[in-house]
Amino acid sequence: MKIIAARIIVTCPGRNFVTLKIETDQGVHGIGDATLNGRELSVVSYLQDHVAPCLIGRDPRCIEDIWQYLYRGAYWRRGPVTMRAIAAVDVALWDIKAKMANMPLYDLLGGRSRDGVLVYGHANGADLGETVEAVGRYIDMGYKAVRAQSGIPGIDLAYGVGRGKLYYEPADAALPTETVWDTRKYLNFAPSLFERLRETYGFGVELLHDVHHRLTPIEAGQLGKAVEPHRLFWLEDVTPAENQEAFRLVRQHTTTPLAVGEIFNTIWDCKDLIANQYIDYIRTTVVGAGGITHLRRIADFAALHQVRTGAHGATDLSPVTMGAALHFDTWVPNFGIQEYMRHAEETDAVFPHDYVFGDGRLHVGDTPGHGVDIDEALAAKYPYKPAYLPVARLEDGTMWNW
Ligand code: GCO
Ligand code: MG
Repeated sequence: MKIIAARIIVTCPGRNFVTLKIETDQGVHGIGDATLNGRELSVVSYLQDHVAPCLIGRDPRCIEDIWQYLYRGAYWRRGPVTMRAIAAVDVALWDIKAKMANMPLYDLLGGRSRDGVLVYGHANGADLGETVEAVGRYIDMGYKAVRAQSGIPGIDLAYGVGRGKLYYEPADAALPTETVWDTRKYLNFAPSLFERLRETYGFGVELLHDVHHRLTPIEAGQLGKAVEPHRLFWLEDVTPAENQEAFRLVRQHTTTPLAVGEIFNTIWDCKDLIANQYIDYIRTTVVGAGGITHLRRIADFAALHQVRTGAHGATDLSPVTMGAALHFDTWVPNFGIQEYMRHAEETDAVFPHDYVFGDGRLHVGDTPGHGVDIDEALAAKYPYKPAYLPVARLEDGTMWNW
């Protein structure tokens, strides 16, 4: 069996997506997501100019060997561009293998470990009252877990506050939007949101919150301690994690569960966080960290330390990643939760898929492969449109972490 073509498809049905389609001499094809929000074309070039030529003629069944060939063979290891390109190849190859085996991917991985995949939705509002109402709407839709983000008094354009009610899309402009951040105003406000949510909805729903890398470790410790009575499912990305040791300080000060990892590329980014049990949930997902092959290594390592998965699932991860992640989540023994931001209708139309939402969970179908395809004719109707994530500065102009 041989790979005869590897094509890269760029489309913007509501937002930009990069998809790799691998074709074989046996008529079976597979697809993988390679989207890197705000830096999409760098992965297109990496795949088109440097990876696709090396794939032609290879046996697509040798997933592990191709992974090692692309990782070791590049000489330059790791990084978001390299690892997303490898992920796209890897997911396309798992898709092909599962189709050849006539099995849904979760079956090939080891079979079903649960009936459905617990997901959390994104509730946000311009102020506390609107956010409380938004959480109520998610509960009414059947969600068992909801992430709550609110506008902060005195801060314009707070992280996580969308323009529409159901959709939140941060990559919003042809050049980065400038936002202003103030930690004091945030810390004075954030605990009151969760106090109000518990007063209103009780303790029967899981609540989550994303700090989006804005705090220092000691500030993160203060926030974690302040929200302890409200029993959050997790606090996410409380502080940047390039220095994994930074989480030791956070951990010493709070029992609020911690989640991190959406920007990690390999097991090396989370090795100390996991081995020292500084975190409770690892948020790395298939497209972020070299596909199913590498994510499985991270999850197995995490399981040894009672760290569970909580995969990133924002709208910049295409339905292809969502499909692959859901098969992974259906199998992985140490599953925690899956993020689920709904894609726009145009996106769903370009990527026909068989997963469905019901009862607070996402359910994969039994289509052989990962269950997601691309309608290339429709994709061609949505040309690439440059879009950047915002940046953040402190009030005096100093650059901060968005
Ligand atoms: C999340 C994230 C996202 C990111 C986005 C960047 O928890 O869902 O923080 O919303 O900001 O994926 O591309
Ligand atoms: Mg996040």
